[in-house]
Amino acid sequence: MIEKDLQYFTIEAPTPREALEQMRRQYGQEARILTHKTVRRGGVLGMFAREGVEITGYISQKPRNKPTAMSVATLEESRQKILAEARREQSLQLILNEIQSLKENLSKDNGGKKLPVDTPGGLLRIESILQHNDFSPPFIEEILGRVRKEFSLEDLDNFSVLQTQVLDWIGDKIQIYPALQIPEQGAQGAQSSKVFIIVGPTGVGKTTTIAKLAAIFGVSGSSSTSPKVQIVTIDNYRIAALRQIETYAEIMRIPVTCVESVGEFKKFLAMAEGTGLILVDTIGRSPRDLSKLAEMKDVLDAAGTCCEIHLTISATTKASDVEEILKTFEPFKYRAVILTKIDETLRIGNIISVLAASRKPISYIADGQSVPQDIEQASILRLLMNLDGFRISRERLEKRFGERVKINDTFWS
Ligand SMILES: Nc1nc2c(ncn2[C@@H]2O[C@H](COP(=O)(O)OP(=O)(O)OP(=O)(O)O)[C@@H](O)[C@H]2O)c(=O)[nH]1
Ligand SMILES: [Mg+2]
Repeated sequence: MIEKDLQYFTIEAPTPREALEQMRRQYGQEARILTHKTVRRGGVLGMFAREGVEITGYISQKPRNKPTAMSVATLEESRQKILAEARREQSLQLILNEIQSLKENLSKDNGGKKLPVDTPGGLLRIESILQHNDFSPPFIEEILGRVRKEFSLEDLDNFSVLQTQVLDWIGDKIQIYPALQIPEQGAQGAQSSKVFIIVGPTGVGKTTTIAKLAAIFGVSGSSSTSPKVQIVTIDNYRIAALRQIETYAEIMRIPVTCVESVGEFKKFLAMAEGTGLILVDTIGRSPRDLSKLAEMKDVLDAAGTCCEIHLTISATTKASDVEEILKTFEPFKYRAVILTKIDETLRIGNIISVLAASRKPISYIADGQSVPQDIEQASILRLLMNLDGFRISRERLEKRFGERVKINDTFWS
């Protein structure tokens, strides 16, 4: 449609191209072509005329291609959208990077062992609590294997149920040795004797434990005039060690005897026939000092089959050392393990793992230096209560595994 009040023009040129160039030169970018036709130009009397082009047109008043206010807004909107999208993708990438690095850290914490990408959170949490308590890798693997087998994915979401079950499984693996029994008096008033021997590495608390047991069994309400408990030490090579046990014995008014050889020990046992309980303290031996251990075994063998040997291990000993100690003392045919210094560590998974693997029961637990308070009969409850990181319901564990037996409760009452 032709617009009104416009400026119109007509241009003639030899070629369409030249006509167009002339139009742009004269009227600029706003010039619009309306018609164009071929015309004959020049010549004389109709002769020598040449073909040319004529174009007509007008100058538009609308600025050409100038963006409208609307299009500027739309442009800005699109720009913002593109930027927002870019930012969103950037954040997603950051999150993905973060997840990747978390996965790598978890796998490093797991001793470099790659966890399956889809390992459920509950399982990871249990694994980390067991590691924190120093349970051995095979023990942890066994527990996790059982969880995988017996728990559905939905059940794994219930951490309270999961940890309760795991605690029960740990408890089931702990073996407890029955408490020490003093032989009953015979019909004619004669008493048979029990020889209770403690062996173990140096400094684990053998003498202290002997003193604690002597106090409990020797002082608690015997009306008999004959001594119910006697202490024997074959640790008389060291003056200090002898003084240590003599001091305890004196306070408790319990006789203490030193023996140095197989012969002396045999003689003592023959004389002590009928005493209720004979507690034997031994020299602390390094598990590597094999010849000295053999020497001590010769002396202890003199006690024959009436003796019961218990091996003392400190709860602070690392798993590989516990394994070595258990093996080295094997020739003594110890019946159970006395666990000392449990007050010095919060991590007893190492001890539980190794004892479970070697099927050794625990008889007593010592948790301090005070004589006689800091000792109790071993119980699954006491060991489970010592684990760190589990939410423990004492009441439930008591129902499941029985109560803690504080021997000193009876002693002090
Ligand atoms: N914290 C803590 N310390 C203990 C415990 N039992 C013993 N001790 C301490 O450990 C140290 C060594 O105790 P002893 O009873 O002499 O150890 P031992 O095994 O007889 O030592 P040797 O005869 O030298 O082999 C002493 O300082 C005791 O007080 C315990 O259950 N907890
Ligand atoms: Mg000692």
